[in-house]
Amino acid sequence: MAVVAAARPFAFSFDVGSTALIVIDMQRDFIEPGGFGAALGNDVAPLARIVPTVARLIAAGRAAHIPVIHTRECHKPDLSDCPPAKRGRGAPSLRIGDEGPMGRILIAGEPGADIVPELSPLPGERVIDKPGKGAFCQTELGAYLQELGIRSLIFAGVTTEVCVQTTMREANDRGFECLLATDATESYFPEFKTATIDMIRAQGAIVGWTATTADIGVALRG
Ligand code: C5J
Repeated sequence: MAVVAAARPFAFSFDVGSTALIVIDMQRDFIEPGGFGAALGNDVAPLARIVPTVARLIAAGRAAHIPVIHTRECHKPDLSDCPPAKRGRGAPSLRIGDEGPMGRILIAGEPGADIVPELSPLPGERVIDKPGKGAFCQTELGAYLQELGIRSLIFAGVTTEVCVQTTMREANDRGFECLLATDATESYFPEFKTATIDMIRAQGAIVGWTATTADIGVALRG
């Protein structure tokens, strides 16, 4: 068993052979100016700053030969998988499906829905397109993890309190042991990131564990 001794609230033990890394929504639409995140009025710079750290975690995962799975929040061009309750919410300058500087906002196949080039999936790495916040909702993720015999999941990506937390909660409810890389996730709201990390590991890891990318890398190297 590998161990992240410095994980919180206590050491995280995992079998490398049944562990996968899930990188949530590191897409241009959330991370670059002109995308969905910016259209909602957010400063995207904090999200862009974690890209090198996420790249280090992905490199550690690849070196340990664990599956690296990427997700993208995006919708079909005809928006048939985007409920009006999602598209109509709030007052963004551009709504899902509108034409923006990186193509149609959050639409599969458009440049904005792509993963940032620094974190491009390698051939053979699974990319899960998801219409919701949680990566298990209306996707093949659960079946794929079952097929691989995965029991533990390491999480990175954006945003901490929305798609990362939702997916960790879905995974926790499905029986996976979940570890969040605290410096490889980010929010547009620093206080939401802090609160999410606190609530994930509260009450004896009620949703999961947290640790730094460096500490996870050490454990993955064995
Ligand atoms: C949001 C996400 N924040 N990937 N999506 O709408 O967290």
